[in-house]
This record gives sequence, C-alpha cells and structure tokens, in this order.
Amino acid sequence: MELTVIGQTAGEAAEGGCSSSGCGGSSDQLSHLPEHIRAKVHNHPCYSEEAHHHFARMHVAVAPACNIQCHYCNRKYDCSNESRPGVVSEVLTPDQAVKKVMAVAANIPQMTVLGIAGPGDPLANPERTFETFRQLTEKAPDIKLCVSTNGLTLPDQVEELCKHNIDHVTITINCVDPDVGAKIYPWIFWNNRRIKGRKGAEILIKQQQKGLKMLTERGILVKVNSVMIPGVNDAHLEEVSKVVKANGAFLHNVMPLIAEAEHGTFYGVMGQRGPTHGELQALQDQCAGDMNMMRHCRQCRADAVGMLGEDRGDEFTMDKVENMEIDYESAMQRRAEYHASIEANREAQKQQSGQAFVALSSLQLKKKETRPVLMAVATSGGGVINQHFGHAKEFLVYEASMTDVRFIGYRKVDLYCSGGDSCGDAETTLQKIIRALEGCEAVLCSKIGYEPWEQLETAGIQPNGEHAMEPIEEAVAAVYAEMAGNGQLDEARETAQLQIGA
Ligand code: CLF
Ligand code: SF4
Repeated sequence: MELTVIGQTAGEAAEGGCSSSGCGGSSDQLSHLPEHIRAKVHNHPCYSEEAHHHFARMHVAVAPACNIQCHYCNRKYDCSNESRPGVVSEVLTPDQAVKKVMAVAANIPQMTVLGIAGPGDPLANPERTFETFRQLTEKAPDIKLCVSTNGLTLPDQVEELCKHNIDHVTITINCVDPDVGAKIYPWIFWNNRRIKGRKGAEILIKQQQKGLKMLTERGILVKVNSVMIPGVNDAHLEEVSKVVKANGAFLHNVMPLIAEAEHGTFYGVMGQRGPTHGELQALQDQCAGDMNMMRHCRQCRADAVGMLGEDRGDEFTMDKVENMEIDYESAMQRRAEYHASIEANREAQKQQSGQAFVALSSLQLKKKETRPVLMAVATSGGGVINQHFGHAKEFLVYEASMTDVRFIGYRKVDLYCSGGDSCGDAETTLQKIIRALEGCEAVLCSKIGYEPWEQLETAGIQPNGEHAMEPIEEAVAAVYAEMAGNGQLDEARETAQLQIGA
C-alpha cells in the first residue's frame, strides 16, 4: 500500500518559497557576476546549477577520432571527458546531426544547448564539428552552442570557434604537472608523430593553458573538467584549480573517475578505483575556496538528450528522426511560450524567496549551535520537490546548516518501483538505494510507500513528503529548522543505515 502524503499545492508553495538568489542562505554561485555573464549562463544547464532544474542539453556524436590517449578511455566507448563510458548508438554526419537537433528542439522545448563532446575529441574532427555548428548557427540561432575538448589543438582553432558564436568551451585538464600527466596520458599524436609519456603530457598541458587564456581573452566562458583519479592526481587538483582560475577559467568541474574492468580501459583493467562520494566532495570543497565549482555534472554520454540526469536519446535515433513530421513554425512558437513560462516560474520562485531562511535566521538569533545535515531530494525538474520516491533514478543531495542550504551533488540509484508487480525484488533495490544515500538524514519527495518509509526510518534516514511542489532549497531549510527545533541536531547522529545496507 502506498502512503500518500498530501503536500502543499503549487499555489500554496508559491506563497512561501526561497529562491537561489533572494536570500543570504541560498546557493546561487553566480549572483556576484556581471549582467552580461549572467545572461550567458542563465539558461545553460551545465554552467548554472539553478538553470539545470529547468533546461536541457543535447549532444550530437559527430566526432569519432581522437588525438590523445587517456588511461580512462577506451575508443569503443564514449569520451570520458564528457560522458560516462557507454558506446554511442550512432556516429552522425553533420547533416544528420542538424536534423536531429531540429527534431529535439521541436519536441523538447527545454533544450537550450547543443554540445559536441565526442565520442572522440571534437577539435580532432574540425570539419565535422564546425560544419555542424555552421549549419546550426543559421537554422537554430536560439540554441547555444557548446564544445568540449582535450585542448591539444585548441590554440589553432580559437579563431574558428569565435566565428561560430560559441560562448561556452570545456577543456578537460587533469594536471598542470607533466609528471602527473605521464601517469594519465600514455601518448599524444602531435605533428604527425606519436609522443609518449612525460614529453607528450608536457605539450598537452602547454596547449591547454594557452588555449584557455586565448579563449578567456576573447570573452568565451571556459569550464574546466578534471577527472579525479585517487592516488594519481587527487592531491594535485587543488593546484590545477588555482592555475586554471588564474588563466581565466569560469567554472571547475571535478568529476569522479569511472573505471570498470568491463570497459576495457587501462585504469579499469588495472583495478584503479574511483573516489568515494566523501572524497569527491572534500576535494570539491578544497578547490572551492578559489573557484566556482560545478557539482551537478552527470557525466553525460556523447549522444545524451534531455535534462541532465535523463537520457531521451532512444526517442531520437536517426531512423525515428527521419520519419518525424514536424511543423517547425508552430513548434518554435510553442518553444518560445514554454521558455516564457519557465522564466515566469523562476521569477515567481525568486519573489517568494526567504521564508524558510527566516527559520534559519531564528536559529542563528537563538545562538543555538546545530550541526549541518545532508538531505536527499527527489525531483523531476522545475526546482521543486515533485517526484515519488519510487520513481527517482537519482537524488539530489543538499547540505543544510544554520546559515545556508547548498547543493552538494547527486546520487544515482536503481529505480525502486518500475510499475506493475515488478517491485518484487524491491527489497534488494531498496537496500542499494539506502546505501547510495549514505550520510543523508532525510529524504524529501512528493510521495513514498509504507515499505520504503519504514526501512528508511530504520536506517536513520527520515522520509518526508510534506513539502511536495515546494522549491527545493526552501523545503530543505524548513526541514532543517524543524529538526533543529525538535532537538534532533543537538545529539550525535547514530547511523543505522549501514546495518541495513551491508
Ligand atoms: Fe554538453 Fe558539456 Fe556543453 Fe554541458 S555536458 S558539452 S558543458 S552541454 Fe554538462 Fe554533461 Fe557534465 Fe558535460 S553535465 S558531462 S558538464
Ligand atoms: Fe578518450 Fe576523450 Fe581522452 Fe580522447 S580525450 S582519449 S576520446 S577521454
């Protein structure tokens, strides 16, 4: 049986929200930026954490070749710079890619950004990459163009990138020290020669930093992705963050290494482990002193389509796209209307800001010392708590404290309930979910069944369905204030969850 907790209606929620920007306790990392920069990131789901609740991206896999080898990549799989390992379904020609983008734009109005991120390196495939950008600039001027590269040939291609009106470039920079680089890159292909080890890494590092400076001098926003590889570059990435910031990078995205033996990568086969959630967060926090940090990256496939964290690529395979009949004029009209409604919602959330943080302020006034708490949130977008626990494929994790609520990261989980009678083996799935939520003390969702409710509670994670349709940060702050009011945050936490998860 399902336990239905009737939360507030959207209208009620609208009367008391807290947005990212309206209160001192919010997590809008971008509020300090000048207006023209804010405009560039306003609807880019990767460059703005707040925007990722509202807007989608898509990638087109037009770039099969690569000019370097990373120990975490197997050519048969997606580029790990911007994707979790997984074979791209199909490599597209520029013409096919453009068709696909237009079809997605007509069907997913939230899609505002087109990225080229693989499956190899986009700038190692310049004709295919730039032809795609050229056509899209003409046919879909409202879509932002974005590219991700290892940076080896970047300096030579900056002028071409500028011609295509590209405001966002990602460079994957895993090191600024060639000795560290030699442990990550076995070789690069440079001036028609394969250059191995330290020497190759040295060239790559120089090219990356040079390209970064050239882009930022031209006003292009550069995000730096770094793969955190424990024991290889983890202790070095704080230095990387400082260097790239000094050279103009806008955002730093430290991502966990994904290495499984079955992917056939060097690291996978050698048993190199990835970082734990705690290690990743600790490193992101260390780097954050000096840098805007991205924490909501989902390590998308090179052919991903949809909101971050979802992949609707199957709906837009080329055979399906070719057979779609689309009335572009009305589709574009719908798109514009949809964007206007998103903006109205965002604005409404801003206007309603602050109420829950009043509760946090009252804690501060009482000078009551309370410890920070991690909470997991089920959302399907829109910046509100609107997902059933059983329908969540991932949970967003927020840290609430006396002074603020901040986004920490996300935890991927298996679906607890896939409908019908298929929850039969849900017990083990639930145990896995509980393990994935390790460290969280509450989970906020729109509804939750009795079974998971009980088991979560036993594991020390309090389910909460009372804030359905409320803005996330406000709801998290409200739950935190309630926990503090009940004296729950005065005691040391007892973690029962591992007993269940083990
Ligand atoms: Fe794609 Fe990358 Fe552009 Fe985003 S993804 S090219 S900046 S549009 Fe985003 Fe995906 Fe993370 Fe990349 S969540 S892997 S950071
Ligand atoms: Fe693979 Fe990307 Fe590295 Fe090239 S740059 S080897 S495609 S991860």
